[in-house]
Amino acid sequence: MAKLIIVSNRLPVKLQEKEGKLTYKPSEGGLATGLGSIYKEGDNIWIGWPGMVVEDAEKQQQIHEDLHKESMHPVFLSEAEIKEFYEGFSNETLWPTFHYFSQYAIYDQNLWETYVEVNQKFCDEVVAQAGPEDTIWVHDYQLLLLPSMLREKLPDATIGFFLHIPFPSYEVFRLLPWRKEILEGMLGADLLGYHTYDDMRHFLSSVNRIIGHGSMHGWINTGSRSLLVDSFPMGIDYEKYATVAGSDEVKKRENIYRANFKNQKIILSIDRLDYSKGIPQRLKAFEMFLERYPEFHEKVTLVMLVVPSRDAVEKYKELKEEVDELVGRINGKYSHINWNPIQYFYRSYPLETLSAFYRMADVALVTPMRDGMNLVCKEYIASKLDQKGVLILSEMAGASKELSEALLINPNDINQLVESLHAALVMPEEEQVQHMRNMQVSLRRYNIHHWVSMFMDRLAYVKIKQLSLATS
Ligand code: GDG
Repeated sequence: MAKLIIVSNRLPVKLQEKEGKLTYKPSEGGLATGLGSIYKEGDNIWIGWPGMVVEDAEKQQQIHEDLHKESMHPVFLSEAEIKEFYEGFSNETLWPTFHYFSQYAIYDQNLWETYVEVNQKFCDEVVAQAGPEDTIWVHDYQLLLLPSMLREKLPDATIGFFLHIPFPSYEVFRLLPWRKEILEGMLGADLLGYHTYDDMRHFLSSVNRIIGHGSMHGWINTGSRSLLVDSFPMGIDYEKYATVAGSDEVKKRENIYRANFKNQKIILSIDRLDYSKGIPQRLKAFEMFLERYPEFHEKVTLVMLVVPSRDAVEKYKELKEEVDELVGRINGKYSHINWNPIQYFYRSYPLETLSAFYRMADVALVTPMRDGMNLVCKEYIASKLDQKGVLILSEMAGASKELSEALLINPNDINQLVESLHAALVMPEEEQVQHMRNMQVSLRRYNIHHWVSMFMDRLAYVKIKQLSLATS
């Protein structure tokens, strides 16, 4: 029977070892929940790194067997591969370039070579598992070369690829020394998916300028085959977020937290610690807001959750220091004995806590400099069961294309950010409800299940169309 093989850098579980015992915790990311229901169906499987370096062959075998029962196949990576492929080329070359931070990008041939080798390692594992009728769905920037590597070994395979981060404009992408190899790697897919039309347009333009293939309505003809490029804005598991937000446990937590913010409005921000998320810009805007609107002193608190991320990478360490310093400076300047303008949490929380924060927030402040989509803003909307609350959202997030009823801002325009904060805090309730309701209708409909089926249907369509193109 034909099966679906999902391939991503990380498996949807976190492997840990405590006192010699292996534990497998399901991860909570959007992808894991979205694809969680389908990778366990029939013979479908998920291939990826289990999140821990394991050198011991016996232990590897044990993990293989444990994961096999859960429809997963591990690709083991060494310490050096994690450093060079994941922290290095993926997160210090591709991530900054694709988020328009090319001044942060390092160009190192050694890292590139490890990136190629690790993509090949993933390829070998997929080929070992794949049958001729199977569909392979590859995810994200860590595996850009995999589609072509797979195509070489499995010429007739059905291969989809989805990029979760932005695709930069040609002028930025061309800075990469390996730009041609990267595009050629991607072009092995039958369907290439992006979050937005603009990402797709940038990709097509790079393919045209760097490789010389033109396109028509998203179709590219490489000379030997045709493939389609299209946009699929990713949704969330709307029902899950709405249900959790309505649970007794979350309401109880909200009441406990709220007791600490009597007569105050709450502004919420949640992100991984990442320079693409615009955290310092947001803090500076909040500081300016406090300066410009002193009547809000003691009446508003910024609750800022920052989830530790990639802390082995230098730029992330520097950012952590900058954020710590800014929070300290602003709180030092404005705090009163019973009020801290910023409540800053540097850790991750269980979903129920996150949900209580979403419920509690009068304003969600989502200000990335660049973001492929941004799921936090969608989760905020789904959690607002009373439909009160205002979303301030950066135009640079893919989500802004769908959420035009949010207060859209340019994160570099500090003045606009300050005024949007003020507008959000004084917005009449009827207006809040009206916008929130419209955004909820759309997110409920275009949820994660819709996203998965749109992608899979389009991939099946591409295969049929290729046959008719080949015979015409
Ligand atoms: C990449 C792209 C694109 C956060 N803190 C906690 C926690 N989270 C969860 C959120 C949300 C997810 O992490 C973050 O997703 P985002 O989309 O906001 O951002 P990235 O991690 O950068 O994701 C992005 C996405 O891929 C999907 O394609 O939207 O543009 O950069 O789901 O809820 N979850 C828990 N505790 C926390 O403390 N449980």
